[in-house]
Amino acid sequence: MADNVNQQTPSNSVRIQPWSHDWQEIIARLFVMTLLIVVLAVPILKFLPKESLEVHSSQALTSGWDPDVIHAEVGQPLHLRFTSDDVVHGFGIGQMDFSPVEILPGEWTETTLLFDKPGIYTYYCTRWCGKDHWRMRGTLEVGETNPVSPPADLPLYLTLGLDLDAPHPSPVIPANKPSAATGSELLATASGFNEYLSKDYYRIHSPFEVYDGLRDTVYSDSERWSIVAAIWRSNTSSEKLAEGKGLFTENCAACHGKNGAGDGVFSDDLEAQGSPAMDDQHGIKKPASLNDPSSILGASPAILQGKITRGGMGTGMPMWGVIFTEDQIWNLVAYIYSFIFIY
Ligand code: HEC
Ligand SMILES: [Cu+2]
Repeated sequence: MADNVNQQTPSNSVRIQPWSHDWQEIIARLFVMTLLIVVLAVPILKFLPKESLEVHSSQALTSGWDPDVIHAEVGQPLHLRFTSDDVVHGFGIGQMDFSPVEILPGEWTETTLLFDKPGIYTYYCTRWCGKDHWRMRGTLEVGETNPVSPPADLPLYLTLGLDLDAPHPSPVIPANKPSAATGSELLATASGFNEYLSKDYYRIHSPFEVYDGLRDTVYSDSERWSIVAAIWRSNTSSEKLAEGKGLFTENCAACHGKNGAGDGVFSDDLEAQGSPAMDDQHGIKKPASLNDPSSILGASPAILQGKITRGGMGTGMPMWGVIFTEDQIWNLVAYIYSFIFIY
């Protein structure tokens, strides 16, 4: 076997030699040409506009988003390249069906956006990067000149003339956490509750007001509270509550605590930033307890929705109206009541 191979090799190489000579020369020429192209092209390319817009992220106490205003045109792809100059951040766009982009320190991540209508969007950080995380917001302007936002309905709290910053204590609180299941059993055998079950009624009344309205009925105190819990539960669904919970865990729990007790990881930082002299009306406050029945039973969904939409205007409670859709905010509101009712 070995002999056969040895014999064949010389005759093969004799035939191939002239060819391989040509190839060597062609390859050498190609190499020189490629080298020339590269040497000439690099300086030229430097003067061509970059295709992707580079976006740097860093914690808001240093600089946040850079740039923090981005322009785009309808129907023209917007290429973005992200990097982080410190910790992990996320790039999310409010009120848009867009899954957030993870941004890692020292690495580049690219994404392409395409807008089908003009408007102003807010981009924000989706990872808890530090206590000023929620300040990481930027504006995305889509449109040629004078971008127009879609006309928004007047928020309910403005229509109703509610003071979002006034305390809303409930004069009475139940002895035990009211159960929606118990309440719906009572409702199933009762009549005359249709008005109470409508969405419009629910949104503008506090649980206490509904409880109070039931005082001339045959029901005991705890039964009245259960009926209130059932009315509140009937205005949401398991899916909506699950969405509310997801949004709350990602966006609110760091301040309000995952059970709404106001004890999130950033609550102490937030309190430390506030000045005691300004604490009663303005200035940074401790995150509100959302699981305190003496306060939440006195708040209508319209009040909570208004506060979440508008924010605290300097209290440390961010403004979420630009980030979430109206449905998402109602689902957050419905979820907040699950801290005080058994659903
Ligand atoms: C950076 C900290 C912070 C984050 C994040 C935050 N909040 Fe708040 N929130 C506060 C503070 C502080 C207050 C109390 C001051 C005020 O009412 O303006 C408050 C108040 C509220 C209130 C008013 C409660 C009442 O009794 O009137 C609601 C409702 C609320 N937050 C919901 C939310 C929801 C929902 C989210 C997430 C989408 C959220 N908050 C995220 C700090 C925060
Ligand atoms: Cu962040």
